[in-house]
Amino acid sequence: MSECIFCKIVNKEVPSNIVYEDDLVVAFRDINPQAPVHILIVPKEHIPTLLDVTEENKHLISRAYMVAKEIAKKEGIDEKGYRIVTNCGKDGGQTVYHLHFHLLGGRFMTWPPG
Ligand code: DGP
Repeated sequence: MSECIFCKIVNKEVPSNIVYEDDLVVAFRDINPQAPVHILIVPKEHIPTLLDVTEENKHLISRAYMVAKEIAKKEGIDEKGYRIVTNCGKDGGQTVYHLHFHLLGGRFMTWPPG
């Protein structure tokens, strides 16, 4: 996916502030943070949306959530709490079509989202 910005970040063709990487996922700071801690956890494999998750790649979701938990501890937001968000499609507010999980914390968050 040569035009995908997150593929370019995963492949280090575009710079980003990477906070974690393993064989399956990369995590980096969001360019436009919506909270004191705003990190994106992204599977290395190009999966456009949640709708494209299959039996073959569903393990990437649990990896992303486990990584989010460890990053939350490292960033010191585990005790007060945090939010993980995945926007799916136009009405969900998705703007980058490479599956990602927003890890947000460091402030109180209201509900419901706007
Ligand atoms: P979403 O709207 O859920 O698709 O979120 C996309 C997020 O990606 C948004 O919060 C901004 C972030 N983003 C977009 N382009 C870049 C980039 O080039 N670098 C970084 N670090 N974040 C980006």
